[in-house]
Amino acid sequence: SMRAYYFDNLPGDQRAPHDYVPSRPVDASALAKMNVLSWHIPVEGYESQVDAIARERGYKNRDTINVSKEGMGEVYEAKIKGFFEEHMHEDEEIRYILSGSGFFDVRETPSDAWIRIAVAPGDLLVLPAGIYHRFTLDETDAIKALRLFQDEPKWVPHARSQATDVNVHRVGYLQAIG
Ligand code: KMT
Ligand code: NI
Repeated sequence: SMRAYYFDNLPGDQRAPHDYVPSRPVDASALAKMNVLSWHIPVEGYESQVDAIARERGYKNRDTINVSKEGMGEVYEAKIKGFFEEHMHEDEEIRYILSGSGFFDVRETPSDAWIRIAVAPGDLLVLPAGIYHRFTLDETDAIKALRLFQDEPKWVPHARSQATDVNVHRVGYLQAIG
């Protein structure tokens, strides 16, 4: 399963690992309690297994995103900055990594600590609606991923604020994790 650990909160490049020394690992069961789901499906021949999960979970649409200077052109810097601003969505954020690597940071509750999840090819990660999170490339500077969604693609990031703290999807998330 994918490696997860507490983010060290030290200033510096967001693309650096930011792993404590010694590392403070977070295991899959802790992520599961936060309703963060993950699978590993080898990229070679991934289609049938990803299709099966998509069918079970009602992910009817998908597209591919290429986060790299070459893949994004003029909007690259703005996108990178936006991905790393703490936010939530009113829908799940579902990503299957095709190539490259990066970090999803998710807020633990109630500590409000950042947990960093390192994703690599074959990782399928589902962040629940309402969880506060952000994304960054790592030092390899490129990732390609499938983005799956239940209905129409909707990418609205809601920056964390007093309003999102009482958003019905946020409150629903907190209730769901108890
Ligand atoms: C997002 O919404 O943060 C992204 O799509 C990041 C790139 S996908 C690994
Ligand atoms: Ni997001």
